[in-house]
Amino acid sequence: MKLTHEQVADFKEKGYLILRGFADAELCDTILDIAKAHLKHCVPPIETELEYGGKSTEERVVISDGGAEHLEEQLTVRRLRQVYDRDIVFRRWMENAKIRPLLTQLLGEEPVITLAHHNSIMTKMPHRSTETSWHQDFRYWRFENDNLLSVWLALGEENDSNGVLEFIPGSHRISFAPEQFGEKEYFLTDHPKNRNLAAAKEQSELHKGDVVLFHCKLLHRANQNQTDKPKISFVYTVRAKSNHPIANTRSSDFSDVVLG
Ligand SMILES: O=C(O)CCC(=O)C(=O)O
Repeated sequence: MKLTHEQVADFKEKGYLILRGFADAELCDTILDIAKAHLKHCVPPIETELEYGGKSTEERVVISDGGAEHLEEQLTVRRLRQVYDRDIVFRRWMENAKIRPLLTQLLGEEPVITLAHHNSIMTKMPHRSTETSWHQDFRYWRFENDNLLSVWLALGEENDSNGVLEFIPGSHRISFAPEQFGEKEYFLTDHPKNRNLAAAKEQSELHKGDVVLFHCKLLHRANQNQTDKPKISFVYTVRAKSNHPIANTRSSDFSDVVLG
């Protein structure tokens, strides 16, 4: 399987690409069953809503695995971290051969999975989840360049009501001034320079098995989940083989998986 010229051009232009029905339903259900068991028992390392929303920029850069969740009275898991090492089913999805040529086309070279960052089951729990503000994932990542993308797998329906991802198309190609970002490096939607951009946001409903590939500098956000059902997704990140993490940063703290 290969991407068409139009798909590659679309990714370069907009910064994201949706592959409809890429993963089969059976695989999604298996991933979901395992994820639910880990969520039910809060199997570490996890990140809670409080940690996700409350962290300062500095804490986000150096955050260590696990621990803090035991301090929280009301524990709402935001993500299961380090999923590559949790289960063979997760590992197989991340290493699946069908997606490799597509990632190679978009990165322009062999993909390498970086386990330091997105390597997670992401959740939006009913009622207790919080909104995710506009941000670029790359803000806390430390690599030689920005040739990285994330692979998001919808394990069920994702829509406006339960917090589907929204993107600002083309934002990965813009050089922003520091003042366009606020506390914790979230994009300021009420800044005069940002308003039109934020208004151009795009959102597409996702269905079980859909995959979204998105560039690490693409601005994205998500609503709270206003439904009664958890929204659970899988996300991991790949870098171009020649794009190494900067030594002695969190990005170099974890191993890589060379896909070959
Ligand atoms: O809230 C979400 O589901 C989006 C998560 C996200 O954008 C992130 O963790 O980088």
